[in-house]
Amino acid sequence: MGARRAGAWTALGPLLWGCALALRGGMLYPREGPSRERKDLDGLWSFRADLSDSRRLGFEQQWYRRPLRESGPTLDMPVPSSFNDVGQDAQLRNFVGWVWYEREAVLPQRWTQDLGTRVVLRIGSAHYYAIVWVNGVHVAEHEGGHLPFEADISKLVQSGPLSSCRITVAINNTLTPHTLPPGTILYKTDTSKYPKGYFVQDINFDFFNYAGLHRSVILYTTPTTYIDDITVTTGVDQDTGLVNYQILTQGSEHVRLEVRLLDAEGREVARGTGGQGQLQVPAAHLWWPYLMHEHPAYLYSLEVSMTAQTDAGPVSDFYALPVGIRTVAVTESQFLINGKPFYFHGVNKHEDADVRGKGFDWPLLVKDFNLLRWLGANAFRTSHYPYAEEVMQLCDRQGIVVIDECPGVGIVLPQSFGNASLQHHLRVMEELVRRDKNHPAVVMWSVANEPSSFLKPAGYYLKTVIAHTKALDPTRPVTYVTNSNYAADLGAPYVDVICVNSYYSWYHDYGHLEVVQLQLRTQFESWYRTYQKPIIQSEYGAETIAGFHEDPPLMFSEEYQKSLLEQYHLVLDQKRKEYVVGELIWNFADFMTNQSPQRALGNKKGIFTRQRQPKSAAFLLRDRYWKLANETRYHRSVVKSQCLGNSPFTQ
Ligand code: BDP
Repeated sequence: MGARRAGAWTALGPLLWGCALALRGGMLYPREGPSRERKDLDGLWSFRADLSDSRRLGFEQQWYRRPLRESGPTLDMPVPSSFNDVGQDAQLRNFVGWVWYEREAVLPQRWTQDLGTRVVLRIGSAHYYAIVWVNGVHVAEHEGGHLPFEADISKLVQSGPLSSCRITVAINNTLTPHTLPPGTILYKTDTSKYPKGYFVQDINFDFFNYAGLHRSVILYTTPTTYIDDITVTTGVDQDTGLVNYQILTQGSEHVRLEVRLLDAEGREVARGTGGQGQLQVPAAHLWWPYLMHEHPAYLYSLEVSMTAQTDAGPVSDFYALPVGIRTVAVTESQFLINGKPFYFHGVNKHEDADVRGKGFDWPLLVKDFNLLRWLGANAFRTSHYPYAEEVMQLCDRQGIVVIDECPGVGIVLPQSFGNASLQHHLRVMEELVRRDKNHPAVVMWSVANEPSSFLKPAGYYLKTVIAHTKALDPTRPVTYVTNSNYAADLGAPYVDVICVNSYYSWYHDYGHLEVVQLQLRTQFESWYRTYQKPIIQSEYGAETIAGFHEDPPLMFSEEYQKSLLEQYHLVLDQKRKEYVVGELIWNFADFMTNQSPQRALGNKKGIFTRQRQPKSAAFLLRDRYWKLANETRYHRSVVKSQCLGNSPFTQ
């Protein structure tokens, strides 16, 4: 055990931040405040899939120029939601190509008449490629389905006597070898088997390619001189918390900035001025993960006030950012949060549910978090793409630690390691870091899941993406998740933590639970001997149909899932005393995939069903996670009181 890399991500000053970002502008979450208003456009939108052979009729006929209903028949479509599963139409469920969304938004008078107001349209997620028009005028284009983008539409809505505006969004879900995730369109040209022009979308990842407006569409305002971005990094010196901040403004050179840090009771604990600096918080309350401290997830509020003198007179803006003070570091065998060893006992998730697909849903979010706490899980990985911002906010508030993964999943074809893919991947990492950099819950970036890391071009590709991510954020470790052989993995030298997926006795030696322990032990020992880095078992699991029972255990039964997990746990219990720093079950809940002979209505490796009901393995894992929490606890009394206090059943 050594401390070679200890401290590498702690307390680096704000000067390192942002300098490598090629992106222009910040992506602060829209919050209401004295200088900002917000209008959510959730609800029913008009919708039309372009069913023409070329899929380009909408562009040829310029559907964005007039109300969509004038172009042909439209459907009512809920936002946020995937469009695939809300209808009764197989063609729409499996549709590949352009779909069109449209909604009329009524605007408050001040927004359209006060030229000192900046009106911004923000789309939380449009999967995969989106083009946006307002009143028929092109305002934005964005590639990538899991990160937000914005357009300043002030000029458009302030140019005439308008009281509303028409927002049109065309979305294309086609995946190519250069998208993230990648995919391939296969044209089937044998006319004895397929109709003319027949094609299918092929993908190399194991979840359904749901599409549509998956997260809220929001209109919000700022003054025309405004706080554009805030970057916070934190450190700890003895018991003093250090909060480094960097603030970017737009609209005027002559701004004055004041910052105040308030504690959870609203008392000011530090203040400063200017666009960057360091606040010192004596006797700071640190942000601790759930189950690691009596008072986990402590959040301060960084209140940023801007005043500016402009030609039009004085302007002020205000933004309050939640801040958790904590450090993250990695040694050769440990993952440290606030200098204490942290063991990830958690899950991999998906954004996935009946009917809404990948559409954001508050009840589902709260249910999932209640299940995480019931389980005693302290962490999850955002497999295999960034989740909604509201999810990350809840992690901050509840102390659930996050490995934040980008949509780099299914990168297996040689052509997906070329320069076009690489450039896009770098940009996606910029967008992800820009969005999630201030979340204390995020303790590590994952740049990919199971790329073909043994292929020659993968070495350079992964090295470059990892280096870029570290330059963007020197305060967090970086990894990717591998299923390659340890000796052939070309990216492993560049990661800070080895994340390994394995499916012993499922995809190999199926049915033979007796070989799991030996194979898993060999896996850990080979990786550690080669790289001397901490290891996370980032996936393991078994397909299980809820209600199938077989004893002695047979594959697909609840008993088999339990037994397989138990075999893994025996080895994990040995190796976590050495260098294994986490275990994340595959998967939290059953989820939808493409149809195939290997998948019975989706992937069934959940410990909960898709409807969030427990299989037997959920109880096994619950016992284990609470036992682990008790072993790694800070104070003997902590876990018990948190267990009682936080249990959904006792609140
Ligand atoms: C892993 C993948 C994950 C799959 C899982 C499985 O990372 O996306 O869903 O296999 O096959 O290799 O269940």
